[in-house]
Amino acid sequence: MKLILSLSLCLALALPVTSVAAELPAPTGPVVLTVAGEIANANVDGTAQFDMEMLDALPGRETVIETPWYEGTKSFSGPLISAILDAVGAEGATLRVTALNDYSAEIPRSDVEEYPVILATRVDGEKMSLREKGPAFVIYPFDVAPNLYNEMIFGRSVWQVTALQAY
Ligand SMILES: Nc1nc2c(c(=O)[nH]1)N[C@H]1C(S)=C(S)[C@@H](COP(=O)(O)O)O[C@H]1N2
Ligand SMILES: [Mo]
Repeated sequence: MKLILSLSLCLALALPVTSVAAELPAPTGPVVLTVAGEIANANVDGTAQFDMEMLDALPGRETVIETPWYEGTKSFSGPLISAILDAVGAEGATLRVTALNDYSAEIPRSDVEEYPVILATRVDGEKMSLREKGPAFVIYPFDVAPNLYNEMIFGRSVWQVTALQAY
């Protein structure tokens, strides 16, 4: 009985999650992030667009770390990039991350599968304005993987992120 109960509970919980992932709802607020390229779940004109509420609803993480970009230790939080890729049904082994200032970097998908890399939308709990490197900042988990604290990874740590492309 207990098993059946927990099984049906699992189903009840799992099914809506699956259908959300397979069918991305359209954003209702200002668009923060656009994902393009090889994606299965588009919601606006062949791209997957996210407002802040949609990003906040994804599995995320907080990491409290020192970085080259801020004085002292800061808390960074936001969705896991792997969760964003899952939500859009991304394929391909590479991710191009593009910022407002036209800077872009290539991130191997293996990075976000191996490590809990986030697209931080909050620093010390506050949304980031554009002048504070917002609206989103790729943050590697220097807390769980101090080996990532190097120039190659700094180059992939894109701030003012507005777009991802999967290919
Ligand atoms: N939006 C944006 N993010 C960026 C960059 C940039 O020019 N624009 N430079 C990258 C590179 S190459 C590195 S090494 C670090 C540099 O950070 P710093 O300029 O604070 O030293 O940020 C990365 N993230
Ligand atoms: Mo760099």
